[in-house]
Amino acid sequence: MKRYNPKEIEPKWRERWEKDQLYQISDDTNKPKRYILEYFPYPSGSAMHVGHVRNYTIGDAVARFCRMKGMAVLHPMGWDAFGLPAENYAIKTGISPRQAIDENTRQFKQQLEQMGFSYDWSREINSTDPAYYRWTQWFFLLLFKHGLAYQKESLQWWCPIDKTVLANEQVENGKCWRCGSDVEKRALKQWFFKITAYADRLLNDLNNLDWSEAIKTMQRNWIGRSSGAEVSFNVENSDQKIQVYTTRPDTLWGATFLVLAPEHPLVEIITTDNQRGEVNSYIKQSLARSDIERQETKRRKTGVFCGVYAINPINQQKIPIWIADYVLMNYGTGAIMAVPAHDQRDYDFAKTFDLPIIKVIEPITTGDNTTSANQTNEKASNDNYYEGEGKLINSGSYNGLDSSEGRKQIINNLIVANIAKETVNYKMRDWLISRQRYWGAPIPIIHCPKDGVVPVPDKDLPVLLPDISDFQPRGDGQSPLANSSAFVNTVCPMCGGPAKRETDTMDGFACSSWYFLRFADPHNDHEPFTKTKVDYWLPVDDYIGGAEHAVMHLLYARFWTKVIFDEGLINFQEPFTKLHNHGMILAPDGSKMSKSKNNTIEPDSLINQGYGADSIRLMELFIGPWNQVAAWSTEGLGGTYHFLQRIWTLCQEFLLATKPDHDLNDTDEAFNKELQRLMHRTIKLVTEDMQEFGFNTAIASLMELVNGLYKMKVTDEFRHYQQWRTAVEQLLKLLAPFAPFISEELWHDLGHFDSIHQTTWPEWDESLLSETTTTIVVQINGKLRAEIKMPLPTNQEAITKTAMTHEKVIPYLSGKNIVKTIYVPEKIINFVLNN
Ligand code: ANZ
Repeated sequence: MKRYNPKEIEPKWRERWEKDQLYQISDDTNKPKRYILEYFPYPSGSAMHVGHVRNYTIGDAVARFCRMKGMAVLHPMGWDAFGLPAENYAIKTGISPRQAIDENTRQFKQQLEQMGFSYDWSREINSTDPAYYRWTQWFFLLLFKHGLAYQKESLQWWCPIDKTVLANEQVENGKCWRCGSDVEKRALKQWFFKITAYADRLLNDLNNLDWSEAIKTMQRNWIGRSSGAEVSFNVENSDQKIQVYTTRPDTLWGATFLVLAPEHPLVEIITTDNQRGEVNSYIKQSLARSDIERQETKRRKTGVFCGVYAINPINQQKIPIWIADYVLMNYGTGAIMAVPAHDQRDYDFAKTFDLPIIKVIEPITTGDNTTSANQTNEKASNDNYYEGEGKLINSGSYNGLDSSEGRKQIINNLIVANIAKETVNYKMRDWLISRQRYWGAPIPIIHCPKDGVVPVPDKDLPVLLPDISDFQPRGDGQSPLANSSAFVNTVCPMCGGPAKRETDTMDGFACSSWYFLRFADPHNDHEPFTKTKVDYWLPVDDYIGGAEHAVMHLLYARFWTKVIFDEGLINFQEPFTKLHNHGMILAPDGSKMSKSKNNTIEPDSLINQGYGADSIRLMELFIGPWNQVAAWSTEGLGGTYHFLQRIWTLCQEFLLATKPDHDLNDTDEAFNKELQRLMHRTIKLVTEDMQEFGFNTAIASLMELVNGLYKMKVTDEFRHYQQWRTAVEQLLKLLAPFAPFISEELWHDLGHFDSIHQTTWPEWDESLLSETTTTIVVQINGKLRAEIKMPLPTNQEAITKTAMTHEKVIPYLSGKNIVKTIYVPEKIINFVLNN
């Protein structure tokens, strides 16, 4: 009997599929389309481990299933190859980033191919390819044209280890997201994308997306929309006014001081000479603190009085103006009215500096002493400050109003008096995209002493990233491109005079903000893509990846898509209809798998040990629900290998069985029925599971099927030859999305010349699923009195009739009335009799 040897069959089929271009997809198809995409990886130095492989295995199983279901499937792959991982790897190993990328992509690609993933490699893209980044630059210019790309001098997060600025999103708890070192602030001129202009659309359109609530909530919080008012306070004995941002104008009567952020421009202007020394030293201290630290609620509040008072516009009270770093300059107006009775931070501050606290909101307590619906018990029970809603007190003519009504009236009156306006604020900041690093797409801008900031004309794109040998970060706020005078010195496209190129490169997230569009038309060299092609394939139906991209990539890609839509280049506004976040694969001991811990398991070594890609693929999916974390298990891998071995043996035994002279088709109706029932039940279960990403349960059904087939084989010994053939072929088709190599090999062993991956998915016949008879329990007043066998399908009426005429039931019924019948479909009928 032919033996199962993955090392032999897997490379053979890989080559054959490639030669036959089995997974290439053309655009002009009449089939329904499905675009299945996994995040394109950055090919860093470390090879892919079984954790990464899970992502692609999920995508591939879905892609193969959809193809067999008759869909036109776009399933592409490419390389997100700009950015720090590749550059740091290059610096570490001493080779150029270009060379590093070439080597690493080769390795990654070979690993993906080895796993048998059905990518259309004719569409492969690489973000570092000038033919690709030319269009990334083109989109930069599109944003620039609309005022959505701009340059601004500002204090920026700076990572002293990576020697580059970081976007807000890339700072986690005051540390660099990549290297974990403490970040600092530096004043630098930087390029930004104005994502804030799209804040409301990014927020509102989340509602229509089929994404997990967890990710949507993270995006909502990130955008952080807050609506309130800007209220103007006059500074005593001065023409200056201070605008504060508040979400609680209803508490205006309780404002007992104002607070300015230390960076606020008015600090310098209004501080009295007496206080200046103290104020300046406080400012110096607080600038060294990160925003995170400044907002830390448990930290003891610090601050300093500036010597001046403001006038509360609602009651003309004089209140002191303080400077404190718990107020941030880059939110709202950088100034607040402090209401210590109703805000914890203000309360802590007032306590520290002994400032007055005036209650202006009283919690509403109902008769039974519970608090009103919109306040939490925790907040209500706090005697010191109360942040909930309630009734206004100590608020002049507004006393007695509900706080929401008070809010409306106070704000309206202030608006009429020209003292306030309603405003909306967002936590989200504009996206900082310039990087002082070498390995990125150059920003296509020229600085001319005469014409200022001039975009590179379309016809001059791409601005090529020059090959330079000294690409180490300079650490002085300029990118290594500044080392290359050949790159820097150019002529102004407007006046023709000498000018200098921008030397910053773009954040790698710019490249990944549109790559999913490029896959629809990857080789277009006169536009980023043809509209018809993108409109045909996009949006992405299934976007599959880990949860690590909750904010950055997914938000940026949504933003670019909307900008591109607004330009009329595409006809949809959201790029990813459905998002699937798979669970991580952990090391066998439950710890995170990582190169640094030296606990990674790579598919290559497992394949070398003889397991084969097929059993690894099965293991990736059988290990648990696809969206949950799971620890890798080599034992489990032995199990999936064993399962494939059983399928192999079953098929080989069948092939060795002799075809009987006559067909047993009609001679054994019961065997036929049972085999069909087993097959069709499994087809139904697996199909429904595949539609719901129920891979592990689908595989469990296949295992059950194989057990069932083995049992039936014992008595039948393949005598029902034709029926067995059908069953084995169906089994292989159901297996094909999970284990493409073995299913292809056995398919050909069965005498087929076409690829199993181009056949159609089996259908089930509902009428073959059910058992033919069922046993029904007949109860009288809940006590078992008889059992009856009924042919299926059946119904309550037929069962009642049979039950009531059953010899064991008749005596109980005589002279009694049935007052109620309880029926459990196809299982129990219970007659309840009067007394
Ligand atoms: C008075 C007040 C009374 C406030 C009260 C709250 C409760 P969100 O929801 O996050 O937008 N605030 C405004 N700008 C600030 C800044 N730059 N730094 C620190 N805090 C700032 O929060 C808005 C509230 O945060 C504003 O409403 C303001 O305090 C404070 F009972 O004004 B509130």
